[in-house]
Amino acid sequence: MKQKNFNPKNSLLKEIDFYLVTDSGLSKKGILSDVKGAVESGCRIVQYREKSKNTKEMIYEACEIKRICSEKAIFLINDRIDVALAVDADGVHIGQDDMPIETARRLLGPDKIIGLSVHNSEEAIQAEKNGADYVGVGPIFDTSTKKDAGKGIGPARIREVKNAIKVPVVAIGGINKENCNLVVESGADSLVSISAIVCSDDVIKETKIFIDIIQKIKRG
Ligand code: TZP
Ligand code: MG
Repeated sequence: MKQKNFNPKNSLLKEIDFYLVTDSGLSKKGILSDVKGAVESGCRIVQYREKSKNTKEMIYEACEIKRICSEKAIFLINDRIDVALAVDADGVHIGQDDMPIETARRLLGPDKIIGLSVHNSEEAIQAEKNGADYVGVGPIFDTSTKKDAGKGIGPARIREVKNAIKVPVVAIGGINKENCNLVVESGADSLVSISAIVCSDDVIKETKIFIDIIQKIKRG
């Protein structure tokens, strides 16, 4: 059987710096424009996260995003395994209360990327054991973007999670240009910043600024 490690996109996960998550409620110019701008600026992973559209609309939008990402960026879908299967996305990002990771893996197969949200090192160890390709840890800081995210857990938690597992760690929640240095210095392989990007007037410029800051800290 083909192993998921043979998928070149998996090794790419380690190299990724900035990770875009879409938000149609917050976006100023629309999510397709956000994805285009971010990918143009060098963002190499995009997650389609949509909580208010119907399945038909989601499949249409997912196809458009997949086309924009093409070979330039990994394309994941939040929660909706059915939509990921329908459009043959590169994978999914799921939460602790979503479909169990083993079930998602059975449906998606060994080649697809599965990311799981975790809040501490115990959940991260379990996620890795169950076959997660990366974990998302957060919310690092307080955020109003996800209403039920809870209080920020602080950047020190990133290091705890990083030390506990081998798969890449993506940090999320309340991250902006001013505090992202703390996140990268705490060991995050990649970070998400939703509002700082999609609420800005210039997604292309803001994404470039984030990528520059992250690369400078990571690569010295
Ligand atoms: N999951 C944990 S916090 C969060 C999600 C989707 C929202 C992050 O948004 P922002 O605007 O970067 O704080
Ligand atoms: Mg979820």
